[in-house]
Amino acid sequence: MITFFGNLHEGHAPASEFYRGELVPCFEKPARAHYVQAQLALQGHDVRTPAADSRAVLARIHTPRYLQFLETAWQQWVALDTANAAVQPFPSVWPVRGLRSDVEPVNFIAKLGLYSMDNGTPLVEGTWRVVKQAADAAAHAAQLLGQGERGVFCATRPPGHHAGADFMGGYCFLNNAAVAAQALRDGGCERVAILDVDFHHGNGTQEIFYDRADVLFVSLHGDPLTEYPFYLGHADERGHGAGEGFNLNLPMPAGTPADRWFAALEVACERIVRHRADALVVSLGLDTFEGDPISKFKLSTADYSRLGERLKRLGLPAVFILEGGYAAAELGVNAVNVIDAFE
Ligand code: SP5
Ligand code: ZN
Repeated sequence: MITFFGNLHEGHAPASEFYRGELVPCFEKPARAHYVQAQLALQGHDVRTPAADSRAVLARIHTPRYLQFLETAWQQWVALDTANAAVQPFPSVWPVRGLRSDVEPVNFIAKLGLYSMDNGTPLVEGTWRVVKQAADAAAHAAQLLGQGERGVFCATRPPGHHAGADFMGGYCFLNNAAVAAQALRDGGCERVAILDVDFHHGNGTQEIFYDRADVLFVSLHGDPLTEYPFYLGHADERGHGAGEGFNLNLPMPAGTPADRWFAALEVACERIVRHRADALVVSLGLDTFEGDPISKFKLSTADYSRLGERLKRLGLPAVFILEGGYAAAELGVNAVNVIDAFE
């Protein structure tokens, strides 16, 4: 399979993230991509560097002010104080209910809060370059499907599915799955389906397509009552306006075993078939793995082959986008099992 690997991703390697009020080493680290790339090479896949420019598609997915902020955030931070070059900025204040999010403050930390859903998404000097290249990979993958490829895998990081039109969160900055779906639409696909199998609900992707009928969003994830992102991902979120009926959430409790997860996957596949999609985008999070350090489903390495086989039976060309998955050493085998079985 043609796969994209970002050669810049080392530039996004934050030292630490908040966990229970303390700074701990980041779970979303460069080693994740290295393990995937090593396994892709071992299995003889065609690993390429993305060469498309996603800027036009990004402008259809994200707001101008958010893109402008993200691109310049590090410069703004260091302009405040050159000593900031060695400091990770974190938001500490957010425009919750009753506060205004329409006016962009001048204060940098207030801007960071405006454009963040959590304080768990550290931003460093190289972040923009890296997230832009991941979005470029998603756009390039969509182009290749337009040229007849049956499957393309973006082995990119950081992930994207928590990023909304106007905010970052959950280690995500630009929504790569949304970029792929929009690029497929712009390239002539009438209907696109996004299947999100990351352990965490893809709140950003859901939000971006919530009022649209052309892009179906289906997600299998940990119940938001107990799992991140907590504030979206319930079964009663079915879409809005023209998009009503084009959003399907299948939340499951922590500890869900593989058989129950695959039963939910059947429901997801049936809905995707009913959509009569021209192409599929898979938000391929591998944090459903039984050995994942931050998630609570119980899939085994062999189950990822089973997932790839099931997706192959949909008979649709597919863009796979790497999302979460933090058991770094196992990430390569699990990801490549999906795409090998799909092929
Ligand atoms: C893309 C993706 O998978 N994002 C996940 C974001 C999760 N953010 C919350 C992380 C909480 C870490 N909890 C550590 C538990 C260790 N026992
Ligand atoms: Zn996740």
